Amino acid sequence: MLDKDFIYESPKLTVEALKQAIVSKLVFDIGRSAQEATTRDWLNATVYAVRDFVAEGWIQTVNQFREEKTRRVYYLSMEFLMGRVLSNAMLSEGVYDTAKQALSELGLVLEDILEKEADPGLGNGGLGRLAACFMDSIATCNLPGMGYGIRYEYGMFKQTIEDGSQVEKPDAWIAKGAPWEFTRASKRYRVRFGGNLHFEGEKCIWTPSEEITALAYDNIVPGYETKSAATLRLWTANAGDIFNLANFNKGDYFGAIEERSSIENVSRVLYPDDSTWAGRELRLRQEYFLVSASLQDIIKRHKKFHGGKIANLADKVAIHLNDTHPALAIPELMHILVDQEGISWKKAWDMTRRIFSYTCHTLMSEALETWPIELMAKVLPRHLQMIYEINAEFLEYVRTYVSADVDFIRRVSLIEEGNQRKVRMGWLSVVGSHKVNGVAEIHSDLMVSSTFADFAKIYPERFTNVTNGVTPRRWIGVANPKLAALFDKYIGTEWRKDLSQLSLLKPYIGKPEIIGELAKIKFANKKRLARYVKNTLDIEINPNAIFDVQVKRIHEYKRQILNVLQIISRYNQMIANPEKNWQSRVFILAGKAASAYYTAKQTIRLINDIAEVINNDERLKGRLKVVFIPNYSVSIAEIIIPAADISEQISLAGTEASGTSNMKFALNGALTLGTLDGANVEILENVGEDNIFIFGNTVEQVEELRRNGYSPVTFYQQDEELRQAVDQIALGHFSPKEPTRYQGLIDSLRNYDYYQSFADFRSYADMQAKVDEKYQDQAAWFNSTLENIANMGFFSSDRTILEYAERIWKIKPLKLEN
Ligand code: AZC
Repeated sequence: MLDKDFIYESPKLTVEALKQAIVSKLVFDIGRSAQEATTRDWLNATVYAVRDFVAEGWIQTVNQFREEKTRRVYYLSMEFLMGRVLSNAMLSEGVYDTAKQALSELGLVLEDILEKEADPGLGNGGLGRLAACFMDSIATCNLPGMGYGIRYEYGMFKQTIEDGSQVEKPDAWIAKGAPWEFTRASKRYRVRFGGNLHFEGEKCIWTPSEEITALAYDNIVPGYETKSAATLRLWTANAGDIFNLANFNKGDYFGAIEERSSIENVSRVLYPDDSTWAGRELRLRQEYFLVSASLQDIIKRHKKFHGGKIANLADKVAIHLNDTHPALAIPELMHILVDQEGISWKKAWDMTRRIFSYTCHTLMSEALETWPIELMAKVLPRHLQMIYEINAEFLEYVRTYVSADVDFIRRVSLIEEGNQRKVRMGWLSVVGSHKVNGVAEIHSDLMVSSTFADFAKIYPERFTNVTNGVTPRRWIGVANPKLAALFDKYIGTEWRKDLSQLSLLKPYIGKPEIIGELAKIKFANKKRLARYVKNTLDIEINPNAIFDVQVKRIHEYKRQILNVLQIISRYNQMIANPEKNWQSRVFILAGKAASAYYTAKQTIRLINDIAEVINNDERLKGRLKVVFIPNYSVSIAEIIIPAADISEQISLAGTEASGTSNMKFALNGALTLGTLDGANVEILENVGEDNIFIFGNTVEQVEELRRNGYSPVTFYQQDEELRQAVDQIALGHFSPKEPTRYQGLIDSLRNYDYYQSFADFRSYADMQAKVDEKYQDQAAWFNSTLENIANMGFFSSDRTILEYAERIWKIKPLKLEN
């Protein structure tokens, strides 16, 4: 793990000095006196004071990278879900307690100030949050790396629940000020679109018809207990026009933006969809905007450090594609090298392939981007031209060395033929990269045997796996300070930088003292969540109940509906046998549905409808509650995850690439209730079957059912409890004012049930009964949670990022100068 030389001496900052710094920032940078300052002013003053510390090490790191001319990685991602910065930065700099004291002496409460910080939602879900964990690990591991993304003016929409249904509201996070960022007025690049091509001899000349300016904003990502800090550079489109918010608010959240898909909207709003794919022009422009500005910046920097030389670019630069979204970087680099730098096609292609690597984050075919040829021809004619050339050469190679089978060639072609011809961005990413990885073992295996099976024949050495991880700084340090303190007490503080040290907890398994402390911490975190639920939803939940949590994007493959069916069936049994000694449960769900995804939105409504009936049924005596927490985000996750007893990871086997909340929950002492899908499989291998509840069909069984003509109605007829729950929904038991509300949803389940919820229902419900049983013995339960935690050390994003660094990017941690 990390070299001991890097250990950072936290600055000898006194409370008095920090107090002065904060007040001075307040007066001179914000222009307010202490008397008139609002909480936001104090927040900004504190941010500026803390930022000064971080900036020092940051500037030093940047200088050192420059002087040493090290090979670097650039992580290109359309999404970065960074979360709030201040508490993480204070912990990284070792000034959290000092700041708390300083603020308290100024008559302020640190927690109130932290609450005011915006939580920029510049991402949808897993992929965006992973990118944020990676930035944290790049900084902490002193790796020479930098992130590039888009500074969306409107991030992920704010979700409110009105009458049980999701309503989307724009989230104007920048409007409140973004005190962490540094505007880089000198970093501006022209990004061009459209126009036409002509040839002068062999040379292709592109004359674009539109131009937009990209401006850079830098965000510092502090490393933990190291001077090193990483840079996340976000681009904004510089156009004068003012966005019509009234239009935006009128209803059709997305349509309103789409109408104005003119170039100045390019950094206006994040596409709020995580898994389906719609070929919209604005999105194509956004992707190119990111790629073009970032590559110009990368190349300018490279030339500056290397005496104007470009020939050694592939020795010094690695560029990573976070899914296919930035895949246009491949033809863009070719365009720069061939058209602008005058390098031969062959040499340029060789460099390109040495530079790029690509992570695939999903197996959902609907998430694989394809762009209609006409659209690409209109927006990026030169790039389309280059893709044709890349394809011609690639197919020639395939024909010569792999297979001349027409069907095979048609399948692997970068161009999908058919009524509408399209460019396949996934295929382009594979062809243009030297490494392609999946995000958990099972996913990487399935990728090779299904989505990319043909390509695995062509380039077998190209495919690999790097299992995801999460940063322990945020997901334990920030989110669960009590648990972090417990670890510090028993095993020292090194686990924050070397999570494998959690295994040092193993000798304490079975020791009542630590088990008791663990139970107390969980209870305190459950009370914290109960207060949050009471304050936001006015629902009382009992912290002595099992907190059973499923929080993630709402999607059919993640099967929130399976959870709902089980909750209803539990409810029915409790009503039928009121005298039984029922284990109290609180089912907590949260997550956003893509704004145009009808079934997902119906699912949210159904959850709220059943919550309404169940929470108000007095016969249950409060022993069963259902809560849907609105506006799931990084900061809300930080409250929910530490409070969970059960982590629901119940996607259909073979559908969830990895999952990362499964790791966060397990690290925070929840036991996983899950299928053999994504990283659950590796969690099982690490924690052992006594500390996890695994149920449901395996990938092979799922496929067999599908092959043999899966019939959900058979399962429905055979299982009385399932049938009763399904019928109740269908007959409007939970929507008495509109009994047919869920008719469509249920018809589709009874007839198709594509994600096989009915097939897994019985084993899921039975496993839930085992959960109740195990929870009866509190000592055994918390012993299991301890054993579970002690075996989770593998799932740190530091381990993940060091694997990328070594096996894919070929970059090394920097030895920092003092
Ligand atoms: C997600 C996967 O759904 C999730 O399983 C994985 O843990 C995460 O990426 C990080 O690798 N994918 C996305 O968020 N989005 C897309 C387009 O795949």
